[in-house]
Amino acid sequence: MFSGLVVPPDAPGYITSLRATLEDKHRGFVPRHAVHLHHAVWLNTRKEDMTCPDFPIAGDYLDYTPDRFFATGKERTRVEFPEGYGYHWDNKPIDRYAYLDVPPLWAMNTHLHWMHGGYPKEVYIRLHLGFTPDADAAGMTDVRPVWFDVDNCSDSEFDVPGPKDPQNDYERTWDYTMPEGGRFVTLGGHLHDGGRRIELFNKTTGEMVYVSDAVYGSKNPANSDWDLRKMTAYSAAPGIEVAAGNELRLTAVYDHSQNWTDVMGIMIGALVVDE
Ligand SMILES: [Cu+2]
Repeated sequence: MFSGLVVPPDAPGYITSLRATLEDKHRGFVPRHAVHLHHAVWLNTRKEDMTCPDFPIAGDYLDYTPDRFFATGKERTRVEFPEGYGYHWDNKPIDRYAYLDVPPLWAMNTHLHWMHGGYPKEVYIRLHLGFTPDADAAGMTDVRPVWFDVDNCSDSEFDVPGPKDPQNDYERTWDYTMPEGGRFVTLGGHLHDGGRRIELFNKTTGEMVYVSDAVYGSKNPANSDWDLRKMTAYSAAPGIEVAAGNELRLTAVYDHSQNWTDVMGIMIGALVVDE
């Protein structure tokens, strides 16, 4: 586990895409089987997290939870916002620290596993951003990250107790009432090996918002040693609507034929908030 600070773009603008890669100290690509990226999450200290505003993650530095705006893992989730949309980054100092005249930072929390001997012990995570500076961003629309997590406001990890009947999936749910309405222009899931899918269901309207499926190397995941390759993701305008007050249910579905430890069930959406 590692937590640290990240230097963000030094100008205000819109982040239009995000992905992460692992590299060695010579900037060489580190393959996904050499070092297992369990997860990595990036937090913006300038903005407040929507679904867990009060988690004391930043100690005395902030009196709110910094905005969890991107996460990735072994499945290398990437986010590409539809044309004209982006996550706005404002590099002005945080109000209560304005007197220090220091630009705000991002934080990153990551968890890596070294898989085999002989691979680099020094590994870097590179965050690749698509970025449109404010000067070139006329007409762009800001999005609000929404972090759905079956173990929210905690360490996001849980265990699937097994083994049980392989026909019997293990489900873990979490309900959240939307404080604001709008439309999701991106949605994507994060599961670990053993995960089958993660569903976001609107209990108020009875409609499925989005299902992010786990993709394995083989049609039968058990034949590919449960080696998670990717998660399906949504990216489109005008997006998928939700209204303020809608109760959403997140369900992470895991295989139940064996024991899975320290897994996660997360979906991140980018909401264009209603005016
Ligand atoms: Cu994870």
